[in-house]
Amino acid sequence: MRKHFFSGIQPSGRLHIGNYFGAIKQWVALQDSYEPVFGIVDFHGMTARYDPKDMPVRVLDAAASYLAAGLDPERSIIMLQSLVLEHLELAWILNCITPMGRLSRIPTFKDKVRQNPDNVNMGLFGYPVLMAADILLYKSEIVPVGEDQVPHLEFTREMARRFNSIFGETFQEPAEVLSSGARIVGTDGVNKMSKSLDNCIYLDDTDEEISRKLATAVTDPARKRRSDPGDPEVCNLYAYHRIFSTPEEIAHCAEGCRTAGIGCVDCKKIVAAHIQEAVAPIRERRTELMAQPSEVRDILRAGADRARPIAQETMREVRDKVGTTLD
Ligand code: AQP
Repeated sequence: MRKHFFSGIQPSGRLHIGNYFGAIKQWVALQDSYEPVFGIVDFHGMTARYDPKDMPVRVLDAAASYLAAGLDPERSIIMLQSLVLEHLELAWILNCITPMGRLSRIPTFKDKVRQNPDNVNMGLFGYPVLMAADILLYKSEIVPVGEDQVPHLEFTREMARRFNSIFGETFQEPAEVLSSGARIVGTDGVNKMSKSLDNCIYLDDTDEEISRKLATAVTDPARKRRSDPGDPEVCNLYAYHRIFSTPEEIAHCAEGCRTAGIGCVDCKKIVAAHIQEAVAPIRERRTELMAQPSEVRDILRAGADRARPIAQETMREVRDKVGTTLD
């Protein structure tokens, strides 16, 4: 029997190439060796302000993007988190053994507080606890994620150890699996590409939108004119080359940048062509899927029905360990 692991994306906006190259592409590759559970983590998505009318559309959008990117509901469990309430039950139990001081030191929490000082809520503070519950519920031994999630994985391992030491051996410690696209910087050249920041190349962007976004993307700030030599190591576009371009193109652009033999415009065209090639089939398939919303939603329901018994089995063991059983 294939083992399970859990990974997910919050439905906080349209999915972008950071989500794809940081997480989903690896998920696609792992579908034969595991029976993974891929969640659309709407409970996590509630930690930022949102319009309830938008949530079903965002969930549909994320599910269509999952499927269009190559997740296969035959080999994987594709589900909506809020349909499996055991996620909340385990999160509560973990909450009760989580030191507040430890949570407050998690860097992603500090970043979110900086970005949204007027909405620092308990859900946001406890986000890593719910994420630990998501992962431990399916006894995950690996979790393929982007680099930003590494502190959350460290925290999850600590929670597994803490639970085991208090209540007895139950959970193994999951390891993160990172890809070469584990940290894709946004088109602002500074921040991680993020749905909540206006710095994304989305999986449904057209070729023209991709070219336009890259045309205005930040490069080496010291390279003001075409004739100025640049430093590829400080150029965000070069970071994109490292992920998307061939070794020959990477060498050509690095050398051309240092000697001013190639300008940023030509350099951007090479990256744009690669991103367009990766995004076009996903965009086209996603458009087809968005036209069949009930089929896509049925996949999420069926996925939750498959995930629930796995979660319930873990919770039977957990309830027994923590003493929430009548006999
Ligand atoms: N820029 C990125 N580079 C590499 N990986 C990334 N991931 C997200 N952004 C990048 C990975 O995608 C998975 C799902 O992330 P998420 O959407 O649930 O949460 P997030 O990391 O907070 O993504 P966003 O876009 O930044 O969402 P908002 O703006 O709503 O907070 C994770 O594996 C993540 O590492």
